[in-house]
Amino acid sequence: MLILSLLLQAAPIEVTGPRPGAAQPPATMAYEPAALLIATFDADGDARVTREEMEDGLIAAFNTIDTAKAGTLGYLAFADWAERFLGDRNALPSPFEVDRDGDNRVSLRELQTRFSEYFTRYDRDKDGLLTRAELLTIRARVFGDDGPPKDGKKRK
Ligand SMILES: [Ca+2]
Ligand SMILES: [Ca+2]
Repeated sequence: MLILSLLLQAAPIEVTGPRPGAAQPPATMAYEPAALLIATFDADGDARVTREEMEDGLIAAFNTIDTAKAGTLGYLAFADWAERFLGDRNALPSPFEVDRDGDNRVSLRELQTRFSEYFTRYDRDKDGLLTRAELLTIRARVFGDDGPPKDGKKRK
């Protein structure tokens, strides 16, 4: 016992951990295009999105591109929709996964069905509301970066 207490005295415990005020690397947090779109469907400004708000938001977004009021979008028009509302023509969901009946057209119902699946996946606590925290994706690394974060010197 005496020896042990002498050893403990000889080796003072050092508290290690994040230094106070040390910034978290912001690149580890991101919103998937679909999650970002869902966040914009928050109609009452409480920063939470209900399924009803999402369905309504999808109707408005769909109608913005379906100017001919055809009720369905061809793949090209769907790419226009994706570019406008997801930020890129190739952003997910792809038209192939949305077009369930395989008629090469995306209906509003098909779009709502796909986003309903996103909703279920994001709603981690299953309370029927999507918070910003639930929509946030936290990644260990920057997209496409195979190594540790660089100090920025190589940026052009
Ligand atoms: Ca279809
Ligand atoms: Ca929730």
